[in-house]
Amino acid sequence: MKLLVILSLAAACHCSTSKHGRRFPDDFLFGTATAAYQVEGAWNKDGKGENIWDHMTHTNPTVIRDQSNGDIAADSYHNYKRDIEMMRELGLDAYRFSMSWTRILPSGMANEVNPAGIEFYNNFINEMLKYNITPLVTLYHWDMPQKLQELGGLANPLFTGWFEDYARVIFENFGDRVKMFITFNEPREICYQGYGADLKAPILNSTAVGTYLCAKNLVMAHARAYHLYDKEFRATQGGQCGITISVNWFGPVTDSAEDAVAAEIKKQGEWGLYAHPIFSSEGGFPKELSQRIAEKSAAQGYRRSRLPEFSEEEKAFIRGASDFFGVNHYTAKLISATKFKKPVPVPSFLDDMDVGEFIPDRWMSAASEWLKLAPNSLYNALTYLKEKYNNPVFYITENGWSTFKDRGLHDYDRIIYYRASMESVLKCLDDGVNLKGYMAWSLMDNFEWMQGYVERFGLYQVDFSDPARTRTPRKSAFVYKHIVKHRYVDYEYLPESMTMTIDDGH
Ligand code: GBH
Repeated sequence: MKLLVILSLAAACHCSTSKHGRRFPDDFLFGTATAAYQVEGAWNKDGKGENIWDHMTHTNPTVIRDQSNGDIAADSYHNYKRDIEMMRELGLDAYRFSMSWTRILPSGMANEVNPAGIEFYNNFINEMLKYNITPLVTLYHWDMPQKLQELGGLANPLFTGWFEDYARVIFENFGDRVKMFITFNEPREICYQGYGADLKAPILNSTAVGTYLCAKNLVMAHARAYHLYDKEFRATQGGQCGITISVNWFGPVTDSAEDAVAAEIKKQGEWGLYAHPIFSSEGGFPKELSQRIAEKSAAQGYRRSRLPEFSEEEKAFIRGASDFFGVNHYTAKLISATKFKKPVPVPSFLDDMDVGEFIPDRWMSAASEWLKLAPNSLYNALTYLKEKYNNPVFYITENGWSTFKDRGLHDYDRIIYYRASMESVLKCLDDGVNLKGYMAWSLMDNFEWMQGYVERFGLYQVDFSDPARTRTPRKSAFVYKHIVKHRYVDYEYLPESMTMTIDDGH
């Protein structure tokens, strides 16, 4: 009887085991990810228009830790063939990158298309396809056209139309070859950090309403692009359109009932605001959070909630409007209802959630102050999402580890982090999470937003003092390559030499 149970469990598990333990399915998509502003450079070449990161770093350079910018970055605009060579060295199935809106539409609006921008991405995509590397294209990874920002950007409800027009240009030009589109990267970072705080461009710091106005318009813009794809492109192009949300894990710090409530509110604020309208069966913003913001708004003398409502029609339009759930996952925090609170502005999104955050000392630290190796965090996040949203198709669209710029090539902590993530991925697959792929952040060192070039996330190091922006593989690159190739995690493996080769089939 016992044996039968074990046998049937083994049959139900869609992973196979070997002497090396569990394996990743052959069709599991392994890749790496980057974003246009962080790697491309060529900020004003060949007709590209200005975006909010060009504008902010040029007019307000001291907001960046080392006062740097993405004017040249890793110069992928000129080095894209080398980037693809690196993908081949790693044996990647896929590569996630973003398109620069103003490289394609210099003023942001679709009346004027820049042919050089279209040509650049055509060359890039075609070169990738030559080597069987599947492109995953992000439409918006934080580089709002400056002209549209001057009209309010994501705070203007008309943004939803501008975004739909931009999406149409992308689908029309690239959808014959690109089958995976991601509308937005990380709504929380766009809306809270950019509009509700001063942590990302456009550093609006509109604490009371910024996050919420942006959230509503962003989710609506996503849904418009999705429906456009669904109605006008899917039949002929046969691809998928989804969104990527940052889902870090927020567990309660104790098992008290109030800490459980606090952790739930934190989840609703950090990712539910964006995921719930799209992936829940009821639609709209998360209930408890909405209620709390409405109550606080009333007590603060507002005539209406600072969180805008969706109409029933809007709710229905947005609900289910995604072919997959892209998850960017990095770390975790433990949440308390009463302890570890820091002073926050009132009124604000942070005050609305009103929770404390705790990070245990024993969690290994990356160079980024917020980034810790939190045990099982990826597993916890994905299994939670699976239950909450009825197990949609998931892709991990980012996951990675930072080291300081002087670290060099021997990044053992990054190797530990990636192996821990791989364990979580395998456990998710065992548990039936509908997870189809994993993109490591990042293929190479790049402009780490407010941290400039101080913090490095690359599997490949980039020499930013060298005009050629030479790329060199780190130890972690060899380890990731080994995982991708063999489809299991070999804890004994380290490269014997640091010479990279391109293996057969790539
Ligand atoms: C991703 O954002 C980005 O998509 C990518 O462009 C970036 O380079 C990469 O990660 C590495 O940072 O909650 O107060 O602790 C990651 C988003 C950034 C979200 C840091 C949480 C911590 C602020 N994360 N942020 S806090």
